[in-house]
Amino acid sequence: MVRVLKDEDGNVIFEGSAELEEIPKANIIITGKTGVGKSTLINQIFGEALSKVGTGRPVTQDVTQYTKPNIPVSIYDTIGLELDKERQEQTKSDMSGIISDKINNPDPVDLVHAIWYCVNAGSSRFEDFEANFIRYFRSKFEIPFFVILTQCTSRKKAAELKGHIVKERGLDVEVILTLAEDYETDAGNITKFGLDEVVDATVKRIPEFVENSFISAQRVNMKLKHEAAMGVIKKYVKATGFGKLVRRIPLINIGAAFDDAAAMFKAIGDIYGLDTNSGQVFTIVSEVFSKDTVWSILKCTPVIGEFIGDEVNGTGIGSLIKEAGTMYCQAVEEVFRENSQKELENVQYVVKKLKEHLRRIVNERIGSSPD
Ligand SMILES: Nc1nc2c(ncn2[C@@H]2O[C@H](COP(=O)(O)OP(=O)(O)O)[C@@H](O)[C@H]2O)c(=O)[nH]1
Ligand SMILES: [Mg+2]
Repeated sequence: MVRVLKDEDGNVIFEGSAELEEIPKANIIITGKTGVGKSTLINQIFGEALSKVGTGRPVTQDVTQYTKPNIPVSIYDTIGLELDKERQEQTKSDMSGIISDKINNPDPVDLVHAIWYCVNAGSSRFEDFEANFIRYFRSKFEIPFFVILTQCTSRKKAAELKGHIVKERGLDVEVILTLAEDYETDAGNITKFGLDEVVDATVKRIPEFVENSFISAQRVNMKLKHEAAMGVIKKYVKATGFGKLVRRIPLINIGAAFDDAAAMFKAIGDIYGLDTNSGQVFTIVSEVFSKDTVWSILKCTPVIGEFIGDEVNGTGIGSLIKEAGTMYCQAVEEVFRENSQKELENVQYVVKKLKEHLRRIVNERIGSSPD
């Protein structure tokens, strides 16, 4: 659902979020030698649903594309980079082909947005052909390029390899240290790290129009998801505050405010990759935020704006939308954190959980005991 609000003259004053399927996908190429940990990295960052449940479609002999409806990312995974020279050249030309095709297609958003080149830090071997491969893509295309050191079981060794790549090889690339999965040694367990940094670094450099797509698709950086959700709420509050979203709303009819903000609640769920559709979100919100509940929230909200008789002005509605959005966001975060990816794929279950959590959060907010 795209929600577009127009003023009296027909100018668009507000545009809500689209359904997740309509959100552009962030396109990432992941490459590097076999066994370095590309699949492990992808599974950890985007969840196994993308590569195992989602379809791996061979784009060329050496490149497989992983996509899944409702996950706004598309991963191009290469094979065979460690093989002979012929194979390396083939992968290089396949990758160039994918990049160029996207540059030349009519869709201005459908581009390759980042390249992740993976090097196993454990093996400490960084070969000439790898340096040449990176140089080639760095000079030919202006695409954010990252060298991701995988399986960094020793930070010292990984830091040395990073120094080698940047200084001795003189490659102008951002290098990020990672361990995608915990690593067991005789001396104990090494805890995974660095995936949130891969996400952070990528978000900083991809085009703005796919930022939220990428933030939604990834599952490791909660801070970015939270910031994106707060951004969505802010956008709606702003529209409300200027009297654009809803003008004067009689308290009696306050449900209209939530109707207008339905796309906001939906967009918050989308950021956490929940498959709830607009109708389900609206059901949750309208059931939990009953008229009495809304009235109670307004009474304990610091800035409630002016009440005129039984009407509340735009500022009051803005505060209400902000409160409700923040509470909904908290519910979404709890549901996302407390359930497995498999559970989160069951939409009916998610709807039930969201309702429970939201009800509890709202009751805590207005100081009554849960019913
Ligand atoms: N413990 C641990 N094992 C890893 C990690 N990354 C890769 N591996 C292991 O290395 C092997 C190859 O990884 P894979 O992701 O299939 O590499 P790919 O060929 O580049 O896709 C697998 O057995 C993984 O379990 C990691 O971060 N931690
Ligand atoms: Mg693989």
